[in-house]
Amino acid sequence: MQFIDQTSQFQIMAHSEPVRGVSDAMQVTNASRRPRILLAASGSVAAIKFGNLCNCFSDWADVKAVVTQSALHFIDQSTLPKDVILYADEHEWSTWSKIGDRVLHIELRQWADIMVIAPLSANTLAKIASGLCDNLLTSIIRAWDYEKPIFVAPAMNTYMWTNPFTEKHLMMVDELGINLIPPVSKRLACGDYGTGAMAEPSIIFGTVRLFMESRQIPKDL
Ligand code: PCO
Repeated sequence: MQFIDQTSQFQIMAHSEPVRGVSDAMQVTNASRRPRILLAASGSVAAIKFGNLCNCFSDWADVKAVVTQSALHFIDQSTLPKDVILYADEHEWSTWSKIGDRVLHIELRQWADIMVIAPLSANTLAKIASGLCDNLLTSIIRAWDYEKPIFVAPAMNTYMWTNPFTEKHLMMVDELGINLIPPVSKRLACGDYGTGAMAEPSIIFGTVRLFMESRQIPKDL
């Protein structure tokens, strides 16, 4: 599958197969309990929509949220569903003091059936592509079991989106099996017009739900 960037003419290889990353465990758990979705936000203005995104998912799935320090700047925590726990970098440190204590990024990667990063900023995209893990979100990604799917919805200024680094980094995360929900063209937060706006929360939810339900084993088989 290919996603075509509308402004720069270059083509971004999203992934060569329809969608990758399904474990046997996930197929079994799909049938017996609600999906466990780790929703993550990084530092883009589009994080203003994170509460909306969490609300879209939480009627259907068990949701835990992970945010970077920069994302916190844009998120109004009162818009999150009451039963969604929000984890930030401080929780990684506050939950550990001695050998034997829980390691949060490992607990979260084990808990989740699937991870969705929306918005994915240019900075966090670059970190993931390079294997950097200097915060809770990128540590989860670095420890991820790539049998389990990850979706990302990038959001950034159009000049950042069309910068050659973006294509390089998207190709690297594609090699990991990470699935792209491409950004759209519109008037951006800074007034520029172009590609870089995050896909709407309803589109992100619809894409992930359709994927999960297409993997479900029918009850009468
Ligand atoms: C612009 N940067 C951005 C980030 C991507 N933009 C978006 C949308 C929002 C409004 O609908 C901000 C969510 O435009 O995802 O605009 C300049 S640095």
